[in-house]
Amino acid sequence: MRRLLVTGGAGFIGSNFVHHVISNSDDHVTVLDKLTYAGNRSSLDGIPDDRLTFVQGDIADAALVDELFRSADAVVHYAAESHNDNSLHDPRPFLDTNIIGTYTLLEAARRHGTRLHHISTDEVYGDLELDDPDRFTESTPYNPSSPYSSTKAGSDLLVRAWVRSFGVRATISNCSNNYGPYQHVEKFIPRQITNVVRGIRPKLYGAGENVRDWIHADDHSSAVLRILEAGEIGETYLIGADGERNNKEVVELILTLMGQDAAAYDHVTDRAGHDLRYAIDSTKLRTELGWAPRYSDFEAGLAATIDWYRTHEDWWAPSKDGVEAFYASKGQ
Ligand code: NAD
Ligand code: TDX
Repeated sequence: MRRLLVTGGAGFIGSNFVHHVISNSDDHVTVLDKLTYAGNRSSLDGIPDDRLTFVQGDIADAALVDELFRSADAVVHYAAESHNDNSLHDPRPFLDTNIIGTYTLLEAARRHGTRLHHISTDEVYGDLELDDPDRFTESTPYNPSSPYSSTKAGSDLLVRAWVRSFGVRATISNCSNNYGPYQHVEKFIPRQITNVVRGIRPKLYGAGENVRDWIHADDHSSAVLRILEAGEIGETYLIGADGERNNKEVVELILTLMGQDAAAYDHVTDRAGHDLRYAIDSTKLRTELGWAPRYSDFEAGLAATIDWYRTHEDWWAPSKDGVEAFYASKGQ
């Protein structure tokens, strides 16, 4: 039995990973999560007490982090401020958590010699033209656009420096856009699904031609577990499932799957600095570590996600009105 420490384990992707580990290993998991507006303890419901310890706290709290590293065999670091639109409104928490928080974990990993896997995003690479035949690879230069993505890029660079200068045993993964259950309603897909449930028209930024490379959160989790088990220290792995779609197509598909007119959405104010296209080439992960995604059918995965939001209104309803009020104040 391994003792895993998972930061941000009450968030969308972190909680998915915790459930994945509990189902696919006999590891014990300790979650360290601050329970910001984005964290939800109930996303971990159903896990037996003898498999999970939940600690509410901040990854930038050096004393707490040091104590938790003492009894961890490996750490998987998901905790972050994760929403681009929030970072345009108030960047400070992004610096505190994504930069100082990651630094705090790296210093503990250095002191204790702990294996660390750092979760990052494809947004560190900036964006691609719609007709660019190339996709992001592990050697694409960093070129982040937003306060969010620049703090994620900064955290990746800290990890690389701590590997090289201090011998910290770390790996990094950069994944494309995730979808699935338990995603906060501020994000694109859950926002539109819950809008339709509430009788509000979906909101598309600008013309809606921006492309995202969608992957189911379960596939992200299986990739991270594979990297934790077989990844080479110091290496970066891109995670993606060949799921490119533009935002207009996704909104129209949500409306159709929910029995509405596919044109029943509004165009709203575009996001400042809005990245045009992300696309991941995950050849390295697939060939070197033998990983493959399970969800090849985006429409089926989206339909199951819609069902989940329809049947879990108690999970998302407390956040919905506040999120919509925030967007309304921005004309979005
Ligand atoms: P999320 O916003 O749903 O969850 C973040 C979690 O971190 C929350 O539970 C929150 O309470 C916790 N947290 C925030 N600040 C903290 C702090 N200072 N100390 C302890 N806990 C703190 O985010 P998500 O979408 O699940 O993303 C998780 C990770 O995956 C992030 O590092 C993000 O950059 C990365 N990522 C996300 C996507 C995506 O599509 N959502 C894609 C690629 C990478
Ligand atoms: O209401 C909306 N309308 C809209 O058109 C919202 C909320 C978003 N959008 C657009 C903006 C993006 O082009 O949809 C796309 C997806 O938006 P988000 O869900 O905010 O995701 P994105 O900005 O692409 O970032 C996501 O993927 C990479 C995650 O939030 C990040 O944490 C991750 O690093």
